[in-house]
Amino acid sequence: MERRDYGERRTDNDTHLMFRRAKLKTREQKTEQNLEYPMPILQAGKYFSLTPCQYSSNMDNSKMFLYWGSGSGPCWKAMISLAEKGLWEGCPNKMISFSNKEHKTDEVFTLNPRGQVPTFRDGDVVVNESDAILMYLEENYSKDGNRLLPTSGPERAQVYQRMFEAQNVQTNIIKELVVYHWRTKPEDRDDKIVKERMEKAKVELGYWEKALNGHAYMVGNNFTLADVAVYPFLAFLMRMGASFREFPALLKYYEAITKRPSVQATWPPHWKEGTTDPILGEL
Ligand SMILES: N[C@@H](CCC(=O)N[C@@H](CS)C(=O)NCC(=O)O)C(=O)O
Repeated sequence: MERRDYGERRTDNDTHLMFRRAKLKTREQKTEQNLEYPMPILQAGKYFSLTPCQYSSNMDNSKMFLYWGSGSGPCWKAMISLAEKGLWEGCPNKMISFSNKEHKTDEVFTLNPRGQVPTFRDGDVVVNESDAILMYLEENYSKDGNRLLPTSGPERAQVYQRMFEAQNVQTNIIKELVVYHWRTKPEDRDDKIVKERMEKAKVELGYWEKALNGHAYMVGNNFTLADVAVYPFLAFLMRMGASFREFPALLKYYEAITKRPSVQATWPPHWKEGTTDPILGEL
């Protein structure tokens, strides 16, 4: 038995079959959906739930609605940004169950034809790509003290650089190793491939170790969108058994950012329930 990270226990073979079935079902559903805009107004409030957060704000989040999944890096990015801005507390939201395919329902498809999370709405504005959500919130909900983009051009360029570069952690480590592990039956896993990918993963982590360059944050001396974008993926690696033992600056960074109230307030609920297979124990 292995612990699949979006919730329940399954055998490796179950996991493999589940992905195949889900893929087929999604393909069928997609052809059945009417995916065109304009979208009907979602009944926010119907799925209203509160997640505790110690931030308070006078900015209005009552017209917002976030669909999210526990442990999803892209969702966590949006949630951290909302929390940093004091917008997470009281934000109408719904945690969907990946196992029950709740992101592949009309409720989500209506706002996001891809049937993915995060799916975010603010009044009539629908923004679903996590980086677009971060930019949207920055442009519309920034005031002194909660800005996550520097005002100076060169520093801002650095934040953009790291923010979009963070996707490499997902592509080069999570997809190559974790998704490979989940989707490949144990008897079909190739040790040589895993070894090669582990080496590539170390190269990727090496970039981030170097990027810190003695600083407490990814860019300069302040917490920015660069940190919002990369931290959830680093935390996911740790969740999957990484220790960053060869990357001391990254480990220190991870430990410090983990303590941030915005991170604690949005910590993936199911991660509090226990550990999972240390797929990335070598990192
Ligand atoms: N590029 C998107 C990726 C979103 C994404 O892949 N979400 C995953 C959860 S981490 C999802 O909904 N997967 C279900 C699916 O693709 O069917 C973003 O950054 O927001």
